[in-house]
Amino acid sequence: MRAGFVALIGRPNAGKSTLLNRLVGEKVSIVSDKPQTTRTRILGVKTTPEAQCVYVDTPGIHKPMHRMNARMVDAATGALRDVDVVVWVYDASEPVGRGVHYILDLLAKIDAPVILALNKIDRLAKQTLLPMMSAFAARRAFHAIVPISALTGDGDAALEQEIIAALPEGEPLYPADYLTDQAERTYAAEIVREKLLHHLREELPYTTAVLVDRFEEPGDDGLMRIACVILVEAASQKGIVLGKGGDMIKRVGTEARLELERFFDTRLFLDLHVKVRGEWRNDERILDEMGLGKRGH
Ligand SMILES: Nc1nc2c(ncn2[C@@H]2O[C@H](COP(=O)(O)OP(=O)(O)OP(=O)(O)O)[C@@H](O)[C@H]2O)c(=O)[nH]1
Ligand SMILES: [Mg+2]
Repeated sequence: MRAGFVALIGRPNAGKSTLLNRLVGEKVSIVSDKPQTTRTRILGVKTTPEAQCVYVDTPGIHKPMHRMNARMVDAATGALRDVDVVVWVYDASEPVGRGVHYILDLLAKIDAPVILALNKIDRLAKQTLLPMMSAFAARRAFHAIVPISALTGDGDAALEQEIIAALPEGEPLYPADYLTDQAERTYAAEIVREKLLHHLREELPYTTAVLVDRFEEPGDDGLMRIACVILVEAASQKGIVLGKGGDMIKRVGTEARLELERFFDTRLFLDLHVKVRGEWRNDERILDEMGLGKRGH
């Protein structure tokens, strides 16, 4: 038996959360086409007869402009400590940017085996892959370089085999049916945020957060009750999130409710409120409440 922690790291939007969900086989982490979707470390555990992989999804590594972002990047770089395997998820469909050097420098400091997952190959001309693989191989010694598409599942079995081969021998750390460390109420807030991100553009994805006010298991009427507060930074943003005649927040609420009803397998009453909190991204107390972890942790 092999077992251990596997960190998924990389730039924002590279496909880390999509890959986590695929490797685990369940939706654990929310996904969006906007960068900086994941804000905290999220565990997803996959147990097979031969191995237990404890995957750690992380926020994308970027230049932080707010305290929230500094905490996000800390969560990502902190995940590199004390893990058994690192998977660097790289968007192979994007032109090579400065972020590559930064991540290579980070990886130079760690001892754990590093696997490079060249993601989004469904968007790539096949002949570009080999030169890209040799260019990366020239930069550092990778345990393996595996082309994948987290979206279609192409190459994911090969990646999983490489991950398991790189894990140390050991007994499972979690029960075989353990899936994630994410609390149900946090998951509910994340699903609401995912639906918001889907509809918002420009700066709105970055200036919104979702906090759970109330989370009640189904009572005698069989109805689960969840109340969330959507934080924005300005009154004008509140108007956008509400939409004309409230149609935007209604749509977000319906989409989130339907998904959460499936997930919790119950009928659900979902109450969403929008509140303006200027500069919440620099408010340590709110960041604590969001479970974003303190600097250096
Ligand atoms: N075409 C294609 N799109 C992908 C693939 N993997 C992920 N995506 C898309 O890329 C976008 C970002 O995916 P995420 O999984 O949220 O990326 P992430 O690395 O977790 O991003 P952050 O949480 O912001 O750091 C989404 O629109 C995904 O559907 C892939 O293999 N092919
Ligand atoms: Mg993510």
